[in-house]
Amino acid sequence: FPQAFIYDLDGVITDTAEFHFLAWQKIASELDIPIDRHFNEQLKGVGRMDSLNMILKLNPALSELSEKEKQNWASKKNEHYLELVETIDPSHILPGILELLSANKEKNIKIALGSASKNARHILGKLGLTAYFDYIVDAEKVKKGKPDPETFIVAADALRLSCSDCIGIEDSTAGVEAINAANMFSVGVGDAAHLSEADYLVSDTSKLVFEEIIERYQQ
Ligand code: B16
Ligand code: MG
Repeated sequence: FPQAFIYDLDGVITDTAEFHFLAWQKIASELDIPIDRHFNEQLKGVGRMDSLNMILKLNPALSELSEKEKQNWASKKNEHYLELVETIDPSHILPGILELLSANKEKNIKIALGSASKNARHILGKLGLTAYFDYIVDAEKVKKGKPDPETFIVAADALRLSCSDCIGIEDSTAGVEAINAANMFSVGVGDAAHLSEADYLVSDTSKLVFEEIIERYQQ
């Protein structure tokens, strides 16, 4: 039986993935770089600076931006993101998530967050979910972001569990890669085109059913 569920935040617990996209799209258009949802799949789960660098690569003329200029663009993106998330409240918890968290609690399964976001605690607070979490891994706690496994390994270590006893849930290609590299059972939420490496794939969070996840984990 698994001992812990480790949840990604953006795109799994709440749809902040959309707000990240809108904020990046605004910054990118100011930089004269058009980005679309297809490109955005690569940014999901990837930290703020790494995301900016991936966007800048699309325009070779901008490869010479100084560190300071990059910091400025990254802060601008975050300011816009924070404006967009201002309206978030518990009604923004994605379908099926409260049921899954409750099932974890009922079965005494530990709950952790594995997010690349510096805003993770802020968002969890706005959703009213902080009390569910035994441990929170955010951007401050890791050196190497997803797809490196560090985010998920730090969570398992903090809970004093072996990775094979943990289940990770992710909506991003980089995140599923990170869970797999940590030797955890990976649950992907979304499209098979981006998440074909997941051990178990569901199309959206409403399909995250505790018993079904356990059954697949035990197979
Ligand atoms: P911030 P997750 C990730 O969160 C997002 O998926 C990604 O789009 C974002 O760039 C990253 O957090 C950093 O977020 O700018 O708030 O520090 O999916 O790992 O929960
Ligand atoms: Mg995500």
